Amino acid sequence: MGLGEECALHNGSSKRKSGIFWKPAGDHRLFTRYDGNPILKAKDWPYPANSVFNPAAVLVNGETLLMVRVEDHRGFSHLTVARSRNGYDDWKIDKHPTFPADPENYPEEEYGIEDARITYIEDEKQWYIAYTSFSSSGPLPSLARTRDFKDFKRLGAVLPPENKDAALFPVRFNGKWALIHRPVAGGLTKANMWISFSSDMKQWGDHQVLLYAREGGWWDANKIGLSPQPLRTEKGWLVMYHGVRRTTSKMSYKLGLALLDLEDPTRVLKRTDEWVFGPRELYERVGDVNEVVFPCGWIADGDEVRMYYGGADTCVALATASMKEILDYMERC
Ligand code: BMA
Repeated sequence: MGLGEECALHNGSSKRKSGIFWKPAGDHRLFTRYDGNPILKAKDWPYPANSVFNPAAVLVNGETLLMVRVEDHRGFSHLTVARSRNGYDDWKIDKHPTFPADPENYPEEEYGIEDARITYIEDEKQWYIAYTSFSSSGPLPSLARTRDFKDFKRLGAVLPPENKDAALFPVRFNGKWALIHRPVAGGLTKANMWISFSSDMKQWGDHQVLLYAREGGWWDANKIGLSPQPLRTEKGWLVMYHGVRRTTSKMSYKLGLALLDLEDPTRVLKRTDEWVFGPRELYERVGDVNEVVFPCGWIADGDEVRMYYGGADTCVALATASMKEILDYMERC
């Protein structure tokens, strides 16, 4: 049986009969967990931390750089950089929080900052970090930029709460920057992924739904959100998103893929019917929040895709895939 023989051809906005043409694709074989998982734990940290998880990931001068969400013993998060030559082991962790919350100057960061996604903007030779500020009115997306992951310049909050899971594309479309994000309308249990545009990265508009959460029994029914930053491939922008499914006993976070048009990222070309990765190992199933795999970064290094994810809101883990296999899989969708 091949991987993913049948996938949805739509963005989930229209009703369809489920199951008619569906053939099982096997047990999420696109991604292979690294034997040395989890790669980072709170006890590895050079200063006291409750948990380390949901890392952003980018290649900086050939070195893998993770911006790890670190939760302190108040329950507030900040971001700290860990670097490795090979992306697998021998991590060098900054001795102090690299990017702490700054609630004095940015009140929206009152309860900390979480879940960074990093995008390199070639035009500016700078890294842009989209992260979640945890304000007293709820979570919202903020942006900051850096050239060296030592000095950071905040752009501040870019969209109002409740909203999270934001990441920038590395290029402009018709002169405008594009941001994926995930607003939640007051009291609703349903949340879709949106895309918005801006000419200065500060004022965002032209808001539209990018991907709808499905309904009913689907693994990605009700609530979805972007996971790592969009990756440019020859077939389109590769997007990985999480779906949250609530059952009687638990909530479960799983991951699926979509492909967006290279010229017009509002056009969804492909979307997987099945999840491609979900909680299976103990470090993904049991932790501060059970049943969670949550990547905020991935790196395409030749054909190898390395996905860095949080396990159960407690540790950092790694899974790898072949880009060719991912794109072949998407092609069959
Ligand atoms: C989501 C995000 C993630 C977290 C996940 C599971 O809403 O806040 O940071 O890993 O919940 O708790």
